Amino acid sequence: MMRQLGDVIPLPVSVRPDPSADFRIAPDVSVGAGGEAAAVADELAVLLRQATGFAVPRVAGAAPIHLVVEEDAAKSPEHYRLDVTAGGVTLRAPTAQGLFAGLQTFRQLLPAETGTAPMNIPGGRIEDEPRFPYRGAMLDLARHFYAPADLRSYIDTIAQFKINHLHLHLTDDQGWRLEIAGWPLLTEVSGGEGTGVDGAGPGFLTAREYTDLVAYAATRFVTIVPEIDLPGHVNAVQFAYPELTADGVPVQQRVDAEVGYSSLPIGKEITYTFVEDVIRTVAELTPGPYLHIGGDEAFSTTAEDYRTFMSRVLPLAGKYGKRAIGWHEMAAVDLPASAIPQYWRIEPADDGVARAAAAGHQVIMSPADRSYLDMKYDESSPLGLDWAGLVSVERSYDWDPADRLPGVPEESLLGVEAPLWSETLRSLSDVQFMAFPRLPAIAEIGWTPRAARDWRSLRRRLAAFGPRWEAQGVNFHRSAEIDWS
Ligand code: TNX
Repeated sequence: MMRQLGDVIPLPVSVRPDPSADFRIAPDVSVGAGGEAAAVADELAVLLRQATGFAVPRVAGAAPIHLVVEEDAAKSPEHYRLDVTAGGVTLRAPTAQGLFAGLQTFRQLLPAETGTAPMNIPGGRIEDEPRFPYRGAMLDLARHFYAPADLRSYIDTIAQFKINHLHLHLTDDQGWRLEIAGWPLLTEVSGGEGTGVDGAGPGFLTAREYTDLVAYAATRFVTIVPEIDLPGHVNAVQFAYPELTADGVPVQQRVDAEVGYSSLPIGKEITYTFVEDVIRTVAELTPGPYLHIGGDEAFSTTAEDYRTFMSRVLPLAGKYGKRAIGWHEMAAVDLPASAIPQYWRIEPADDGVARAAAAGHQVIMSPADRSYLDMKYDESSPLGLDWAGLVSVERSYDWDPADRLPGVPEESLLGVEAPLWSETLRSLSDVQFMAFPRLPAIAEIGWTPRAARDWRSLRRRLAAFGPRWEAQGVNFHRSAEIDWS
């Protein structure tokens, strides 16, 4: 069955079908683009080759399928316009990033099955841009490590839904997953065998692997957001370096799923030497604007110590050229102007986030009962936790970030993020099972205008993804909420 223009996730802002103007992909089809548009055009040509089996050359001049960058500072960099007529397809955007967003729309208009002839693209015009600039996914590498190939695969899949940030939770009580020059035991000891939950593991990213991953993500217009969780969630640090405990006595290695029992010693100077080395190193390896410093569940740090620590550490992000993101607990302290609290709580509570928003801080919304991809779908889910409740696909969609917290309106939101913690996960296939189809629902919340969102429409559009994910080898949960096609 031919796709309808607009059968796309996330749903575009404006869709004007013109059924008299379908474009038929002929064997001599080519893709035309030059300059900044060339890389995205090359990718489009590859997708068309796979779908059609035709040669689909990419040419510099005019062609039936044409991509153009038209600079326009007034538009979102992710804006694009897709025109499909009987004579051809034109994709325009103010940046290559916008073209890439348009490419994700275009590829969903191709049939899921490859080599399906004749192949028509539905006629009409789509004009589109995001509601929020930040649409994120988070993956926990500390409780279970995922190798670069798995991470690249996940990036490929999430980018199809216009997710544009991947937050990597690189450190926790169990493991430390990024090589830090000068502190080799972090990864030699706490990235070694048995450092995942219940002894899974080993693994860490070398600085080179991390840099390569960041560069790969950039080709998908995904910004990597590295997280170093401080001052709690640090047992792996203290197991590797006993001088970073309060009394200098070595701690036991721990790979259970408890939280809140570890803390860096707030009164020891070596803590700040360590933290500054780590922040400087991570900042130097990361071209993106953000550095996540954790700050959550520091139950073994007193409120006063937490303030002392954060007041000293938060400015270090700025010192090395980054904006600090932290879990919303950090809003209890006076934040540097550019700092971004990430809200994860189930119930609205006075955590200082509304105060921070009133003071002009941007906020990322990740409420656990809606956006946590590690929550079970229902009682029968073989993977996942349930402390924030069961999160069906509908529940992950049927909420709005601007309604979540009094005092944190639309204008205060940088965007939304769907975190995936790994305590119960052991493979990329497990990650995919938890993320799909809920991550596309969150992606739509972050992109599509609120008034245009509709669960019945999303259900229908998700159903069409079954064959696509099968063709791509992507695991997903065949939730009974969706009539899979
Ligand atoms: C809470 S919410 C955590 C993580 C756990 C997760 C499991 C938050 C910022 N921290 O340490 O992995 O729950 O769902």
